[in-house]
Amino acid sequence: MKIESAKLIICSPDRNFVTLKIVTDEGIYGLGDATLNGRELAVASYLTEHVLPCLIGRDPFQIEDIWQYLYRGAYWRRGPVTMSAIAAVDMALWDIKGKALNTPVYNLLGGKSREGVLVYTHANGSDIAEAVDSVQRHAAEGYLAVRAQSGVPGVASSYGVPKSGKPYEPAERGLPSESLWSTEKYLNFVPKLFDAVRKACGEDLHLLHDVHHRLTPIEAARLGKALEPYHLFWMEDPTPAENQEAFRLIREHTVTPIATGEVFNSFWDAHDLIRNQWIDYLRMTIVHGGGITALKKAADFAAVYQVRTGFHGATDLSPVTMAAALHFGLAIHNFGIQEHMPHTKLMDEVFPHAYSFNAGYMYPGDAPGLGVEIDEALAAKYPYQRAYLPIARKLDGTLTDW
Ligand code: KDG
Ligand code: MG
Repeated sequence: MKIESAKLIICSPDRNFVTLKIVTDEGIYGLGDATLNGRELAVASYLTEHVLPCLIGRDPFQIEDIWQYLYRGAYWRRGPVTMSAIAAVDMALWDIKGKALNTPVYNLLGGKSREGVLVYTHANGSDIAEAVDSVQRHAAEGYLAVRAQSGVPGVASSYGVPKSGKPYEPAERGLPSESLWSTEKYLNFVPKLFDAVRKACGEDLHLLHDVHHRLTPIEAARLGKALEPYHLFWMEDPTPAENQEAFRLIREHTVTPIATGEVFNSFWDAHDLIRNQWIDYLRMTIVHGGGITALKKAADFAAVYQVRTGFHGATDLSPVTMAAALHFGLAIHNFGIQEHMPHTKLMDEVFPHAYSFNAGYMYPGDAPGLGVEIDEALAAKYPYQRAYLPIARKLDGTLTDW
């Protein structure tokens, strides 16, 4: 079998997605997600100008060799644009191999290690009462794990809280919006939120919280300690992770489990975090981390240190990445949890898929390959629209981590 052609489908059904379609001379095709929120066209251009011409005529079964060709062969390594482009090719090749062998991708990764993939979803509210209500509603829908975010009194707009009662979706059309942030108000507030959620929801529900890189290590240590009575499943992205050693300080002060890595694009971003056991869950995603091939190596390394996966799964990762993550999560031994922020109805129509949710778990389905299609005619009705993630400033105007 040979790769005959490859093209990109760029569309915006409620939000932007970049999808790679690789077609073989036997008529089998594979899909890969290349979406990098807010920088979509950079990945599209990298693929079109520099990657796709190199794929034509290659054997799509040589997944490892093609991965190395695109990674080592470029000479310039890593970075979210490069690694998202490689990931898109990698996902499409796994999809092709599964279809050619008539088996779901999880079987190519070692087969099922479990029956279903535990997922967590997002709950939020403009204040504690609304957030508690939202957690309870998601628990009633069957979720066994829920991430709780709330508006903070005195802070105009908080991460993870929608403006208008819709599901939270931070990317906005037009230029980046700006929000104001107060660490002091946030730190005093979050323990009250989880006190209320635990009282209302009992001890069994898994609760998670995303700090979204906004604290210094010592502030994160204080938060982790304050949240210990509420035994969170994890505290996510407590501090920016460019300096991996920053997590040592947090770890020394609290037993609240720590998850990080949704913005990582290389195993090397997580290497020290894992080998020093400064984190408990690795949140790298298949789309931004170089694909299934790269993440399998990272997960196997993490397994040695009892670090488990907890992959990013916001709506800016397309249903193709979601499917890839579910096959991956079903197969690997050190799976922890998978984020599930449901896509809109329109997104699901553009990307019909075999995966499903039931009683707290997701299932990739048994379709060959990844089990996701793209309705190209429908996608064409929703052309790309420039959109950005917001930026954040402290109350005095200083630019800070969003
Ligand atoms: O594109 C950025 C979002 O995916 C991110 O803000 C979502 O932090 C996030 C999460 O945990 O889902
Ligand atoms: Mg996050």
